[in-house]
Amino acid sequence: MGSIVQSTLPSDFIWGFATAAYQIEGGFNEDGRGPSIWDKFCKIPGKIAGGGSGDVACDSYHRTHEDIALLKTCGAQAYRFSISWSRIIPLGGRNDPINKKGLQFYQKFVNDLLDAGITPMVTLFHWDVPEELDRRYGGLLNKEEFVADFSHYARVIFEAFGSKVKHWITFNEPWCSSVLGYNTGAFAPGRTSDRTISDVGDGSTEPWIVGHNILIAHGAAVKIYRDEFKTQDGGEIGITLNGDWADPWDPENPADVEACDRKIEFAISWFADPIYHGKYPDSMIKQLGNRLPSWTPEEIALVHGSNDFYGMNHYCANYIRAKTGEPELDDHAGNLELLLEDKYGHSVGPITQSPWLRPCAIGFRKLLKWLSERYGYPKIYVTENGTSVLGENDMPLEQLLDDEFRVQYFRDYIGAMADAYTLDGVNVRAYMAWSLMDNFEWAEGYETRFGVTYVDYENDQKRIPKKSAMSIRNIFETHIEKV
Ligand code: GBH
Repeated sequence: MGSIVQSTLPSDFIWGFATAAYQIEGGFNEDGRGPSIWDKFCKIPGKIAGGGSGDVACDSYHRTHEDIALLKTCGAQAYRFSISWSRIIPLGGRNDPINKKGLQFYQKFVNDLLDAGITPMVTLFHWDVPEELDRRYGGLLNKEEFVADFSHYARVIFEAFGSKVKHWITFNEPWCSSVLGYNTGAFAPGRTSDRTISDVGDGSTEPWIVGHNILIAHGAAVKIYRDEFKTQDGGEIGITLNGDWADPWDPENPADVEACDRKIEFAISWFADPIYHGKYPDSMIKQLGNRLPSWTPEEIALVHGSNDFYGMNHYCANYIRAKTGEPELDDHAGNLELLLEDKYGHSVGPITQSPWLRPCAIGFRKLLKWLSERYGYPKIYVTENGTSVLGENDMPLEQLLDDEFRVQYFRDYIGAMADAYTLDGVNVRAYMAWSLMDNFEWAEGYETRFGVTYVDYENDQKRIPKKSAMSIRNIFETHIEKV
């Protein structure tokens, strides 16, 4: 469906690459860093493919200069990375000691990025709750304590970076922390109702509590930034939500068509509706009843209107098939199935190394439009987009580096984004490819690679750019308007 005339992106469009602290840093016990829930989770046998952890990862803690050189080689204008809370406050809490060395590490990194002409985009939280907070009071489950501790951590960070950072992201993908951490148990801290997976957890209530608490912590951090820093620092702040496109399994079946919106509401509007409309989606209230926490006036006042931009992580699409009958108590998706093929056996897209990911670029354009219509055409920053490649980890190096599949993914997705901007009036202003380099892919360990750069874990974490690393600049050059 691409346009005949090349769609454009505005001349001030910012693009670059994204990573997250636990996935790249390593240095897990260095210079006073405390453990997070992921350090603990990785030690439980069977949780991580290949038994890996982020102990060393890409060793970026010792290789910031290499990462910056890499960003320059790729022509990146910006870099989205996350800060490890337990490097800054090893125990995590508001009355716990602050680790100067942790702060200095990121301060130097930001200075070095700026010296290299690269704009930092900083995520405060990419799933790594300090382990001590989980132990002390149940971490994300404890509203009063968690909100207070996160607020304190956020203020420490805002203070430390002054006006040097202009783009802040509070939370990365609260859906993942809530659902994967507290419903399926696939991610830290691994709580679930499924007693074959974990002894503890209640997937029918905890994810909704955690989602609520994260929203309030986000709102509280935004208020601190706006009240105490924004005027002098001139930056902006928002949350990043994950979400993929949904097409009906059977387009002739109204129940499947309806289920598509419901799927997106359970994945995205759960968080975006409170932020943009001051309430949870009706479909969720209807299914979850009083298991969905209700808003006090003070809470919703913090959350409503708390985005300066919409941070969008997007990877793929699914076919959606409505379930018949009453939803199960532990259902988190809206009483529907996520499928990779439709009724006629058409695949969403080609198979990748990630079971959940099949590229479908037109879905990106459709979701950009869907979000823009529902939320009043907010400024959108795409904070992650990328793909794994089937069998990549087992390829001979030469073949692995020639990742035309990934290049095509970026061509298609960036093209679809330009179409959304040019043809649908979507206000998309930035794009960060996931990821700058292969890294610790959470429960998938190191077997699934998402990088535009190959990391040789056997040889000193040596970085070798793949074909895609050098292609994204060219793709953007064909779209971005010249001044
Ligand atoms: C992003 O999440 C993360 O922000 C990033 O850290 C990660 O490396 C990157 O994706 C690549 O995975 O197992 O069927 O329940 C993307 C959103 C949502 C995608 C959960 C995988 C698992 C679906 N993720 N989904 S399933």
